[in-house]
Amino acid sequence: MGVVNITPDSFSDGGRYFDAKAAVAHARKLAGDGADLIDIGGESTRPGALPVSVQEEMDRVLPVLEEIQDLPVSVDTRRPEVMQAALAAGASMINDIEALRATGAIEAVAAGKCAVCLMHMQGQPATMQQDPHYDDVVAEVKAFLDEAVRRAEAGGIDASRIVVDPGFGFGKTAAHNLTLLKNLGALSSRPVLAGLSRKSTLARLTGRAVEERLAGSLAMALLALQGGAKILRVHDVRETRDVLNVWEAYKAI
Ligand code: HH2
Repeated sequence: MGVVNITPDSFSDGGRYFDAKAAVAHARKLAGDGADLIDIGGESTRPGALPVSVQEEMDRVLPVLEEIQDLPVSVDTRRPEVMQAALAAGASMINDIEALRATGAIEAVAAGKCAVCLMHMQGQPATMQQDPHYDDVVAEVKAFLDEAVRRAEAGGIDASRIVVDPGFGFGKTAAHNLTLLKNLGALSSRPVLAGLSRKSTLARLTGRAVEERLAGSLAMALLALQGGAKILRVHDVRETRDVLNVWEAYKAI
């Protein structure tokens, strides 16, 4: 899954693809680099980010989606209105960092045929990195994901449409993220999506600035594959594809 942030303020590529033409060109480049899915988002959810209005989010996302309807596209949103519009415009997946907790979100997804990603987050982006706490991070994230899957299924979304995500960096310290990464296989019976690309845990582990976290991101990608992740959400598709090719050849022996 290749990331295209149509935002002025995303933590790693903020402003670079804010213009619709630049976002479309980047999406096509990532597809050419080997992404099976393009994840487009119109709201930054980096720690400390402030929400944007529904209208602003639609104005950012929909023109880009219209231009890349020939590609499998995931729309990163927590707003039911944006989900509905995205599905009407042909989105293949809804990626929701709030796991369909907004009123009307389950109904919006249930009405379509798309896949959906249910992600764990503790707190809200504006404050989530202020002293996150868990008694047992693996058990608590697992319980949250199990409940999110149960709610989605009860709302009419077939299990075969659902993937889950522990939400690396969303209300978690570096130690929480590494513990989850080590226990990825224990989190859910649904396929797991992992988003570790360029995240600040890598700053803690390597001391590198965001534009220098490629090697760390590739190490994380391999660890996630070893843990059983089925989808990797990444900014650097070409390089991650190489990791995947190495991993698959290794596994096939
Ligand atoms: N991470 C980000 C955004 N959306 N969705 C899922 N399912 N999993 C993730 O780990 C995840 C996500 C944050 O990264 P990015 O989109 O690059 O930055 P920003 O939120 O600042 O736009």
